[in-house]
Amino acid sequence: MTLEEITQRVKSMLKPKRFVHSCNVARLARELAEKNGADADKAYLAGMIHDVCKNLPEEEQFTIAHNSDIIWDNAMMASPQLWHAPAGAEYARKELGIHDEEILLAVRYHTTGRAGMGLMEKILFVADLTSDDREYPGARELQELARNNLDAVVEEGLAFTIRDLSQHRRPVHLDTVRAYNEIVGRKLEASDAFRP
Ligand code: DGI
Ligand code: FE
Ligand code: FE
Repeated sequence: MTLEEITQRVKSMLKPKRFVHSCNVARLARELAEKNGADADKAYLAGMIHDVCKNLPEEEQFTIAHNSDIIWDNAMMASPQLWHAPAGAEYARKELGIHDEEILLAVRYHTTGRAGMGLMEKILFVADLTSDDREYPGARELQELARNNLDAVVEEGLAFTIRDLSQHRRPVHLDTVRAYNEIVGRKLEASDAFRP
């Protein structure tokens, strides 16, 4: 499929607002890729498709995700908002003919993050968190920070999500916890306070 065909398919799958979000994420991901020496075209495509399954009925998201490498632990089972990410990667491979592993991994982990995220995964995670349509307080400032320091925004996003989920007594997926621990663990190791 060409980029134009993929874009039309994504548009047909999404509510208008969600399509605008996807276009914003694609554009920002391309800019962040250019700044960080990643493939800008790949980043744009990853942004365009990342939420492609978001507006499907939950049962369909479940079925598509079921065919992926998803592990149905308690947090995954209890959080249907997480299913569109693995479902999206699976859909991209099967229906959009995208086989680039960097793109598929970025889509797969765009919601939870994971320990050992690659550059493309960080770019999509950050572009999704700070796209122009985000309306939480500080969103503009966080987008500005993303232009200078990708890792700082990954860290901020993970900390925010864990705070928000735990405040509402929601389960936190282990991939999110591991991504967070990896980042704070690195900082601890680098500091004098680290005494194993
Ligand atoms: O799809 P978007 O709204 O653009 O952004 P997203 O894919 O990051 O959002 C998915 C939602 O999932 C978000 O509101 C937070 C929620 N969520 C539920 N459980 C978890 C979680 N997010 C993370 N990172 N980890 C969780 O365990
Ligand atoms: Fe999403
Ligand atoms: Fe999104």
